[in-house]
Amino acid sequence: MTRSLITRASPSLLAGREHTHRSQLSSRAAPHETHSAERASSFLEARRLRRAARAPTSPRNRVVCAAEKAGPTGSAGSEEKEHLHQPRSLEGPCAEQRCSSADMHRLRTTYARLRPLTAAPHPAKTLSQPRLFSVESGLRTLQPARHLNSSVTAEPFLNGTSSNYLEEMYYAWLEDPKNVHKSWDAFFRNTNAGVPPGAAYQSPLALQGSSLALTSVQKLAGAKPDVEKLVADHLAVQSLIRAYQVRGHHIAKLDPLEISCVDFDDAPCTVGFQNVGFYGLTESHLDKVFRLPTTTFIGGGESSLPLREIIRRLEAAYCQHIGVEFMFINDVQQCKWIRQKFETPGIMQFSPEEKRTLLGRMIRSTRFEEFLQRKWSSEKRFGLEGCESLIPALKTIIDLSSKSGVESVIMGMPHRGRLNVLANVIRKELEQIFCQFDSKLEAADEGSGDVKYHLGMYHRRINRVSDKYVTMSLMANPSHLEAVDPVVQGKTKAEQFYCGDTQGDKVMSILLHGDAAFAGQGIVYETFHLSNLPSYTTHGTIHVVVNNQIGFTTDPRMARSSPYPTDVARVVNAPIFHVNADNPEAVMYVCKVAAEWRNTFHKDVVVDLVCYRRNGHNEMDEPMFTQPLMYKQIKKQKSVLSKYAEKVVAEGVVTTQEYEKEVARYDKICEEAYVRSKDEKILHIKHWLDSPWPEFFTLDGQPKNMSCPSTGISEEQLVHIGNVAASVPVEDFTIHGGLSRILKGRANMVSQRLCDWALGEYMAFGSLLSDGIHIRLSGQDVERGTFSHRHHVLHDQNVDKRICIPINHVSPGQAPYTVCNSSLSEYGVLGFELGFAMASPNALVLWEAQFGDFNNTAQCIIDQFISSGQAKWVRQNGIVLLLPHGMEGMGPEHSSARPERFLQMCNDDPDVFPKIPEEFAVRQLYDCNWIVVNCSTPANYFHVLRRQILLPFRKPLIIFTPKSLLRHPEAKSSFDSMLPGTDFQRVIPESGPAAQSPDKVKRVIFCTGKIYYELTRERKNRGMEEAIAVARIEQLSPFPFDLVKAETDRFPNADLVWCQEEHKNQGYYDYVKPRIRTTISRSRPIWYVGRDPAAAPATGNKHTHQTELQRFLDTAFDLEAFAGKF
Ligand SMILES: Cc1ncc(C[n+]2csc(CCOP(=O)(O)OP(=O)(O)O)c2C)c(N)n1
Ligand SMILES: [Mg+2]
Repeated sequence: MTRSLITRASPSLLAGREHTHRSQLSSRAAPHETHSAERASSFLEARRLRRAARAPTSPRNRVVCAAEKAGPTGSAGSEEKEHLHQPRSLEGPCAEQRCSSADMHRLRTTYARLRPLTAAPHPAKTLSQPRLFSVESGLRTLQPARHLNSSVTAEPFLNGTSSNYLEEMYYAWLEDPKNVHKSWDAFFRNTNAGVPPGAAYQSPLALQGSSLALTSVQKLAGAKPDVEKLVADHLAVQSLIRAYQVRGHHIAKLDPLEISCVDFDDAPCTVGFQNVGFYGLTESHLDKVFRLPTTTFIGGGESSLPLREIIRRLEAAYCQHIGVEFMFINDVQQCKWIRQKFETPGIMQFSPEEKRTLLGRMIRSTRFEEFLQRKWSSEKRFGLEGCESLIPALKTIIDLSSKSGVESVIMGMPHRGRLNVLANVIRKELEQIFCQFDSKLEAADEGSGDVKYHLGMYHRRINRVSDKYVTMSLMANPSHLEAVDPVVQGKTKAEQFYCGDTQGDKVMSILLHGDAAFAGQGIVYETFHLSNLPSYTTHGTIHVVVNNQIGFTTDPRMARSSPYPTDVARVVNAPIFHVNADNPEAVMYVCKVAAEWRNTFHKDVVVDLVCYRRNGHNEMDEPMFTQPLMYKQIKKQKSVLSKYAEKVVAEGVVTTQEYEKEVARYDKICEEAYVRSKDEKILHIKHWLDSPWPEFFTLDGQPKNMSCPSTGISEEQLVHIGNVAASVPVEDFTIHGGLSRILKGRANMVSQRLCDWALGEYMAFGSLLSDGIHIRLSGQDVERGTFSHRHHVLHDQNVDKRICIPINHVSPGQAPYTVCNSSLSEYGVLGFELGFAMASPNALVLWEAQFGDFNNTAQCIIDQFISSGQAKWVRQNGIVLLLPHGMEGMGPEHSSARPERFLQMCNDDPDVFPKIPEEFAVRQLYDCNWIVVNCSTPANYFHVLRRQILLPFRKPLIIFTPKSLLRHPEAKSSFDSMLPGTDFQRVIPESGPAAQSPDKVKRVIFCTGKIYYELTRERKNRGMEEAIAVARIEQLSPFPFDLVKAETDRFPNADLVWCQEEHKNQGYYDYVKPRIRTTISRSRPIWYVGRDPAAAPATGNKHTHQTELQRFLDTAFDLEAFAGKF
């Protein structure tokens, strides 16, 4: 209630002109109230809290408080259940109305206080008698909730609907008597002082002249209206309005087939004319006028409406072809914004021009599929039939977003309708799409390729509606549904980052989903949970669900436990707009609102296109096997295009001839493209690139050279970066004492020209940042490092949340360093970083697993994107995976990053010794699908990180990183091995005493990683340094055939052993054995030394772990171990 209204409507005025002034006053107040709704609710809330503090704790008070507490965070559904058992109570409270039950309590208090005024000879009958109301299951008897004898009719101006005002005046007066007109002040003072009925109002002197009017109204007041009943009825209407807002979508006509079995837990329907009894309202109320609460916009310019009209408008807003799910959103302004978008009368109107555009888009969408069906009737294409309005939906979103400044849209989508989206949204040349259907088309030599409905695309063009350029990319994706979601987000984030778009105003993502996949795939949830994290947010994604009510052959009853496929979006408070996809205008409208929502709030939003699938899962599939009734219905279903065309023709927006002409025009476009497609002789996958890096490659997409400069850096740089790593570069910053010691240790190392693992990483990062290479390190607890070795983010011990990232202080013009602790999701976060790495070749993007084992929950990203992405989609990616690995007695789950799996997916041939040209090392990297390394020294780790950027192309890099080596006194590198001229060592050959007389060496043990230190310690203990050489294969893949050959040739009289700490069926053995054999042309056997085969990666028993280790070390140094076994 606004102050202006309060002061204007004094008791004297109301007493005289109650009915005439009421609506005028209200309508004047309404717009103002709209703007101050939030203030009003906080005003009420503040008062409630104050009053709660004052009030004695009666049992009823306690109940009220509990209900209030349950309100804002609980789901609307659960609130509702509770309230179903509380007849005539308020609807479940929403954020802005959660004071409702408290209001009721206050009203009672108000009346109790006013009771001295009341003659009240008998209780108000209508309220004290049980009432009947009907719910779906039949009649229920309700006990009246209120028994107050609160007839205040002895005061004539309390007549009829003015009781609302009384309540508001009273609250306002309690707050501060100055809030109300003097006349109200006098009235309430007298009331509280116990002045008898009829005498409480005393006109202040200034108003004496109007006493005549008062007298006349007092005479009229014989009707003695029941104020409490009026209040109760208003509250009932308010509850009803809220019920529509919360659950109107339950009865919206969303399903074009009208067979939907969305299950709302059998909750009785609480909306609709027939259910007003649920709120204690009856048929007789329908024509009574009610004042509208500030939480609705159905009034338009009116502040009161008859109940019948209220319901009609609510039904129009919430129960037609659009179902809006939003009342679970905690933010009051956001709820209000949505209500305004859907409730305002006449808001969903389109100009004839808009309708014509929509019809044109429907024609393209529909005729495209029909064309493909005509030409290639026996080809799988996962057509869009049944959801043709997807195309105008996406185009509307893009139009609106472009208008509001978006310049780049990154999209991810599954198979269904993909070709249509490529043709009609991204605008891929039709001949390029059609030629994909030609099975005789030869593939250019650029990888193994992918099926047409997985390929990506990138295109920049003018948007006709906004007249601005928009770049659109559709990301290539595997069959694995939803796997592309985090990848799209990562790429979007990167593009935002590189163009300084901190709010997502210029770059946005759109994700499309199938109904079954959206509900079923956990990655959807994991991706939603990235949506609001500072280092991962893309400032709002628009999700569009093609909800054809089936997943392959499975219908929703068997496919999910939630009523809608979209319920997962509720966890991030994303509004969900369900829409009947057979109504293209409704679709267009919700897409418009979705785009505006994203542009306004920069938060996720979901559009659920409820549709059907006209064919089977694909065009070859028979759906009647499993969904006979659904498909009988579908067969009867007229296409959405014909329905819409009929509608717009009937409206006179277009003529039948114009429509037919437009259809023929598009058909002709398709035919001509078809003819042109015949000229395509070679299929170039590079034409389907979703993320080109034009400046990085030559014009024809090749690396600019095939060499890699030295990855070493100057002594000066090493010292400088080392000092930064050992310092706190900001003033008055108190770090933890333990960290001071660590930094001191670093300073000591620098003075000794040494690096441990963390410092080696620092050197690599610091030098690349100085060269303008952005670095992003992401993963669980990466800022400190799981093993507390990294400490890239320092925390002030005295000031909350004050942090310092010293590496951002390496050099003035450096690139920024992003290090971010991630959510606890491997699949989501690795996918995200992979997407981030796609955006630019000039960034080092690293994802670190907490322990290497956990990479398997991201297996899909590893298998489908990282290992095979380039082969399928000709796009390179330089992501780095840091996978802590090592058998250290920590049990089966914290030991192995599963090197065997990564190695098994390497594409180098184990049986062919390659030609060794001059640039073999680089060329080999270029030819491989990814690089797998296990570094044993900090220097080698430093070099391999730098090489990742200095290479003229990009490949994924898998690094098995150490745990105990992080602090191992021997695992340190001298600055000498990091200076200019030094490089990554693919193999670290034996350089000790054994190297002095190689002919005398009896055994060469090849190994990788941490076991090297155990082997050399044991060798030393046994005094066998001359007899046994130990060589480290640091780069496992691509296999360093040349260097391994040099090492085997060096020791011609030695037997060859592969030693690993992993079990025989795991680790590297199966990968290295055939390659070493090929290297030596099978001239000598390769003996295995290591743990026996096992099912689990490691024992859970420390003692067994040690025994196993000792046993295989014994074998490694037993020169007779393999005697006679060949
Ligand atoms: C992760 C994953 N599991 C299973 C499949 C096999 N599959 C392909 S389509 C499909 C049904 C998808 O249904 P929905 O998400 O509703 O999309 P629609 O095909 O109905 O458009 C399934 C199970 C897959 N592609 N990906
Ligand atoms: Mg489906």
